[in-house]
Parts: sequence; C-alpha cells; structure tokens
Amino acid sequence: MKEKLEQLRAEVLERLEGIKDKKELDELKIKIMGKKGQLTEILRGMGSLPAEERPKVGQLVNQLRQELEERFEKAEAVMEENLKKARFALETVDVTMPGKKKRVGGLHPLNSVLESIIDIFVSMGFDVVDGPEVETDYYNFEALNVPSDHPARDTQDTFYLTEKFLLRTQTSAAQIRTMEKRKPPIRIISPGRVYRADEVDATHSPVFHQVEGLVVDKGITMCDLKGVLEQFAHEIYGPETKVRFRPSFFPFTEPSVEVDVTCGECGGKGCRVCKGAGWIEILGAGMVHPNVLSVCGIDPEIYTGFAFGIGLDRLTTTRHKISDIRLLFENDLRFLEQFSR
Ligand code: 2U9
Repeated sequence: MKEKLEQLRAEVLERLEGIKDKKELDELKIKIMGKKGQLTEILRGMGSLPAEERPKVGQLVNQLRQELEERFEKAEAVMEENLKKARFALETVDVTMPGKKKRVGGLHPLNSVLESIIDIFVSMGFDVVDGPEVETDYYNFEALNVPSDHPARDTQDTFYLTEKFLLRTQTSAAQIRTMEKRKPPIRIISPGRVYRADEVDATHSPVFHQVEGLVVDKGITMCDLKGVLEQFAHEIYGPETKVRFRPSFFPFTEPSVEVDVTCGECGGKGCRVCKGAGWIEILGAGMVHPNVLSVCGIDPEIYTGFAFGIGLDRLTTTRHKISDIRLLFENDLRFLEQFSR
C-alpha cells in the first residue's frame, strides 16, 4: 500500500509538471482527488487491510491527500498568475505608438458652393429663408404671374401630385410666402431643391438646386440689381471677371435679364468650356413684376424690387470643372472625396 501511494505521488507530480492549461489541470484533479478518483479508490481499498495497519496507512493517505491538495492549489495559482500576465500584455497600451487617423467627412461640393453664395449675400444684408418642397399651384405659379397657359404648367414639365399640389419648380414660392408676412424693406435669398420633369442627361436632372434672391424697398432700380449681381459675380469668379446683362423674359420680372460672365478658362477668347462663346450664363434676374408685388399686398406704386435666380448645380459644375451633373447626385465616394477639405 505504501508503494502504491509513493507511485501515485510520483505520477501526479510528474504530470503536474507537464500541464499547460486549466482544463487539463481540472481533469487531473478530478481523476486523482474526485469521488471516483485514484486516491479515493485507495482509501476504499483500506477495508481489506488488517485492522492494525489501517491507522498507519490512513495517516499516509491523509498526508498524501493534503500534499496533493497543496500542489494542485499551487499549480492553479501559478496558472492564474500566468493568465493574468498574458492578459495584461495584451491590454498594454503603448502610448508612444502613432495614433490611428480618423476619416473626416467633407462638405458635398453643392453645399460648399452654397455656403460661399450664402456668405456673399449675408455680407450684403440678406436673410436666408426656407419653404416647403411640396407647394400649391398658387404659390408656385399663380402668385408669380405665370399664366395658366404657360408651358411650365404642363404636366410634361411639372411634377403634379394632385390638381392643387406639386413639387416646386422654383424656390420663388418661399419668397412669396415671406412677402406676405413681412413689410419692406425685404432682402432675402432662398436656397433649395427644386423639381422639373426634364429628361436626364449630362446637364439636366429632374431634381436640382436654386438660390433665388429678392430685394423690395422704396426706390429700388435696375442699378441696384446690376450692382448687387456684379458684386456677387466678382466675389465668385474674381474681380477681373467681366459681367454682361442680356435682355430676356420671365413672367415674374419686367424687365428681365440673363447674366453672363467671361469664361474663367479662356478669359473670354472662346474655348471648349464656353463652347467658343467666351461667356458663361450664370443667372437670370429682373425687376419684380408689379402684379407679383400686388398679390402679396405690396403697393407697386410705392415699392419696387428686383429678383434673381441662380442655378446652383450649373455654378458648381462650372466652378469645379465637373463634366456631368449626375455626379452631384450619385454620392460616389471616389467623386466626393476629391472635394473634402
Ligand atoms: C419673386 C419674384 C421673382 C426669380 C428669378 C430667374 C430670373 C431665373 C433661373 C436660374 C437658373 C431658374 O434654376 S434656373 O433654371 N431663374 O432665371 N429667377 S428671376 O424671380 C423672382 C423670385 C421671387 C417673388
């Protein structure tokens, strides 16, 4: 029996040396010390010993149990310590390592151009107003002196939702709403998304963006219109840019003009960008039609005003030499990342 105990002790000590993980250690502990373990088996076998030997052997078995328990405890503690060390090593932060660069988003080119337009007009004393994209026929056409037989009112050109409601084709409606609420002097711009049932191609999209402006006060003349729009063109395209005003027609302004600037690419000589013309059209404008002032409760005998409309998408594509308007709406990161600042 004594040899048996010695042998078990040697075997356990040897196996403890080679154990690598906690699972293996727990399995060995159960195998030796568990209810059906080898040491328990030996204890059970003591019944067959002569009565006088039993206390001596019992003492040996208890000594071995105590020793092995201590050994297992120690092995567990060592294993725990090693695990802790490994975990600490993993969690260690090396503060001398270079940081990870965070991707910072940038403004969409339409928004960065819009921000510069807003800055220019705000510095001239304009407020920014907003309005709904779903408008009524009244605010989008009627109040703007657009006759009921005008081609823009055709369902081919305008997205009608019902007979009365439509997707706005211009942001002027927001300005009508402002004129109804405010008394002159009025100096506002209204940027926003507008809709027209156009065929999609490199220069047309059914959704596009405008920045419209309106000034109404006593004594406003075409000189104010020219001064403000020339100043705007110089700030956007540079002070050397020439600006010209061509007669045009819009139902909501009289007289009406279209405004061109000398092509930034060729300086006016004519090139691919300006299609040989030397000029690029940037906006339309005019003196607010007296009928428009009247429907908003502003007496056209006392007040006059000028208005203008800028196509934001066209301004953005010419400014950044973007060849296709559709790129502005596809949200392709490879395109947008070129504009992040
Ligand atoms: C009110 C009265 C009149 C706004 C104007 C234009 C001329 C114009 C175009 C620019 C490019 C539309 O997006 S575009 O195709 N706009 O040429 N817009 S005058 O006239 C107004 C606005 C508000 C109360």
